[in-house]
Amino acid sequence: MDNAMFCYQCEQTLGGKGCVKSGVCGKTSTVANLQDVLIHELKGIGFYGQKNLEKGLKIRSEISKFVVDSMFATLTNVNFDPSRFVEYIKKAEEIKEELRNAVGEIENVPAEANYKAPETMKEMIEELETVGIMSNEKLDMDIRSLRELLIYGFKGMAAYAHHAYILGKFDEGVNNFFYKGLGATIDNSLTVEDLFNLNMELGKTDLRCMELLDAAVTERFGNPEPTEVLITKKKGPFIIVSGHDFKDLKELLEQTEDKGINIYTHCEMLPGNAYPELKKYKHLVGNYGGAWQKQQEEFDGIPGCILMTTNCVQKPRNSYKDRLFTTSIVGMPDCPHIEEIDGKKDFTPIIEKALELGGWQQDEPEKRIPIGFAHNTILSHANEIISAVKEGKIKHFFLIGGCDGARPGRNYYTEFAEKTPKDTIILTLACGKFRFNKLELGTIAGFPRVLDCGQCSDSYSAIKVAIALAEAFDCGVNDLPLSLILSWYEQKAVGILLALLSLGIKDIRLGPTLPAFITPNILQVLVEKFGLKPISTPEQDLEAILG
Ligand code: SF4
Ligand code: SF3
Repeated sequence: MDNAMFCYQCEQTLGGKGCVKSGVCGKTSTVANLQDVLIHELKGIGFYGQKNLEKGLKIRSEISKFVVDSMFATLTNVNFDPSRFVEYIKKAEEIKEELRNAVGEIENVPAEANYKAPETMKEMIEELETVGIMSNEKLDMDIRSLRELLIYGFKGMAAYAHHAYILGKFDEGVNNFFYKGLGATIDNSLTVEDLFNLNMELGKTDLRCMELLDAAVTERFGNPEPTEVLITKKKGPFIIVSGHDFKDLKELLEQTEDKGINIYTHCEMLPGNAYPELKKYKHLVGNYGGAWQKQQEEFDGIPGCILMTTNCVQKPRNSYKDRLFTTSIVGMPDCPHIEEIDGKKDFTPIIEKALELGGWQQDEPEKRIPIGFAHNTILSHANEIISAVKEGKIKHFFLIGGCDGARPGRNYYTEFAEKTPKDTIILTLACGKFRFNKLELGTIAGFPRVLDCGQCSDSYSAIKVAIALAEAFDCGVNDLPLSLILSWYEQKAVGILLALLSLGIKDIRLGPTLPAFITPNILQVLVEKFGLKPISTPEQDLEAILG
């Protein structure tokens, strides 16, 4: 169906302005418009949820889980299946009704809170002018910008809250902030300053959420250990696991034990190879491929299966569409989906398919890369690092992290890493690291020069390391010989950026381009308050940083 749409939530948005017919990511206008309706419903849920909280009423955990999950489903490259969004919208209507009834008669209800979604998908996708991002033409541009910044920060935080939920952890403070913040996006009394402060509050809450997730993951799977991961192919049937969900990886490892199937991680699942409770499975053999945007090429005609547990999924080519399985929040029309039933997932269909496909015919010559440098590992060597800094062996730290993406200009990160002097350390995390994690950048003071902290949520690890270093040197984080060079693509990076800014971290360089949803005025505030800058060239930026 070919309706109009508007989406500018990610870095690859059309022309740096907005996708208007279909998404550069492959999102159809149908899905984009359904996502707008869902987000609009969630704003109403936020409003009524907050009113419940103000009255001292408790909100059922299932409702908060729904808010988190459905919000996450709208993040870039997660769910492309229209029918799943219709289900979410219907459920959102019921929840809003429940919260409205619970709170009783109240005054000053914004019209948006009482929005009622149409019944059918056909009608829902015609709601662009009522609920779309640009539907209120009279809205002040800076207010819209800050509201959208908040919404995208929420999408990013929802991803982490979802992962923590799956591992049995949630935090009421985090959950409750969803209601407050979502409700605030339809509150016309809020000023630019109020909304700015709410964005900073989101940053702090996202940090709390990443901390919660870190605790959930390390309690379940242990602390990541320095590990040399195989990055070449091994002979035999295989399943590649992508996304961020280690619980899915663990369940699949259990169900494939002794079945003659090799399991590879892909993209953001790479750090899985470093967790004791995952690496103990001998058939978790290594990592396949690079970052998400290479998947259509790297999965083309592949003689094995792929399990997508979260973002980033791309529309598959016909050559592997029958062997790409989705689970959890991920959806792709025409691809098999594995549902959780009574708390368990049955991976039999993907296992059988992998065996039928037969896998690779021979081993490739082995190559390995080092991973497993999350906060526990780095901080257990804090004394060696501090001595190396004091002795002048380590002169500077760079945090080069964030998302990878398809647009040109991202070679900057490869070149930057290559050009960093040999007496510097690079901390990295998320999928942007695939731009340089296979380069031979050497070692320093007994450490690899590239210390891979893990997934994007392991920004928490990098922050913990930075704070510990600042304490050891008795200075502020901004006074450390540390520079942050970030790449963004989707909305988790938005949440992480807000987390860093909420800590007062200055002089972050951001690329490859700046978000389309940030207006010049808001950018000016970020520049003045935090010294946020766009990346330029590796040479110029290194010169500016190191002098
Ligand atoms: Fe466009 Fe990005 Fe939105 Fe996809 S998520 S429609 S690429 S702005
Ligand atoms: Fe990557 Fe999609 Fe952002 Fe978790 S997997 S960081 S882009």
